[in-house]
Amino acid sequence: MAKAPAKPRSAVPATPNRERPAEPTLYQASKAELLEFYRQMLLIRRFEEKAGQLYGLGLIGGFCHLYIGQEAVAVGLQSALSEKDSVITGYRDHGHMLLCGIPPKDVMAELTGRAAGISRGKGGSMHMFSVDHKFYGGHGIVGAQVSLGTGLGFAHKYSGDGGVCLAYFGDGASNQGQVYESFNMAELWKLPVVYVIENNQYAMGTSVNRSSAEDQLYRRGESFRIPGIQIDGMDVLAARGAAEEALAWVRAGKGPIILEMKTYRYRGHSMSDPAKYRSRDEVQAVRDKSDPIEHCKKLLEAEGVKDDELKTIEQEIRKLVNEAADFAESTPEPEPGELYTNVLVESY
Ligand SMILES: Cc1ncc(C[n+]2csc(CCOP(=O)(O)OP(=O)(O)O)c2C)c(N)n1
Ligand SMILES: [Mg+2]
Repeated sequence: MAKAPAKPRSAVPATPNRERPAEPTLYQASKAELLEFYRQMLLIRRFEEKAGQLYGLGLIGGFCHLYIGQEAVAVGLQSALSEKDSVITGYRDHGHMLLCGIPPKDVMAELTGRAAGISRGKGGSMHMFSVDHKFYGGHGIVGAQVSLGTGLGFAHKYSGDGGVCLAYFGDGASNQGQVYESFNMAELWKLPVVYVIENNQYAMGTSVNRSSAEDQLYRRGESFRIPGIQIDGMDVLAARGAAEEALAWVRAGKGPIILEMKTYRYRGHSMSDPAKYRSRDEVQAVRDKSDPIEHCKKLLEAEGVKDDELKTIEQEIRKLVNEAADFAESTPEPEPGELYTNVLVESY
């Protein structure tokens, strides 16, 4: 007798009755908090513009990837972190470092390869690091930071320090194999990791739609039972609201979570980018309609903050960034003997 066909899988919801994180809401920021978000986003933007100039002058060598356009993501998310938490990201890392409390002059001096740089001038733009600030790089291998961040999550859990790892990666990195090995372990062991996909629409010159079979990247954890949420990454309050829910989920011991932050980079992938894969109009349209700093400025104006106050913040930031650049140009390069230090750790 012929058996009745099994119920097709596709008719069954992939994850029936599974607990989900609450839908994030816009963060209700006080006026002081909003001003601080504005200040931090502006600091990143002016810092990056200055880094671009120093690169043009030949003062920064090697690779350099600017974060301009994406500021609301890191500011919104990292404003919710506590001192116990750790941060790891790829090579587009200057903004994340500033938000970890690393002084702008130490980051800028690292870019110019000086001994006073946060990694003694040996890391440069892509490989900065500061354990003291719980910033674990700065990684040039696309996707590698996801596995390392999962390891940081394991360390938080193993040591019971109550910390969470914020592991950032790009839309391009989300197609790397090691990301999925990491997802599996992280959910299996309920590791405290917030995976942040900074979907800026492009991986070098390839758009996400041309390279990703599933372009709704927040779904990428489904088969590992990792919940995902898609967020407007151009709105600092949406980013902070998402951080609140994600951290509550992870801190409650429910395992990892994915935040897909929809964002956009205004500048080229790195300092050499032929820019043939998108039109100027496309970039301009995002700047005009969705700039995260302009959006925050409008919110502040609605709160009654006067233009003078915003101009004062702008002046303070320009001064800070100029001082960082002057320091980065004038402080000495490492001694030649430094070539032989920090290259090998002997432990047995
Ligand atoms: C394993 C590996 N493959 C390829 C590269 C070359 N590469 C450098 S950046 C990049 C694009 C990554 O794009 P995405 O993850 O979207 O990050 P974004 O640059 O947009 O921040 C590629 C392919 C690399 N560095 N490492
Ligand atoms: Mg990208």
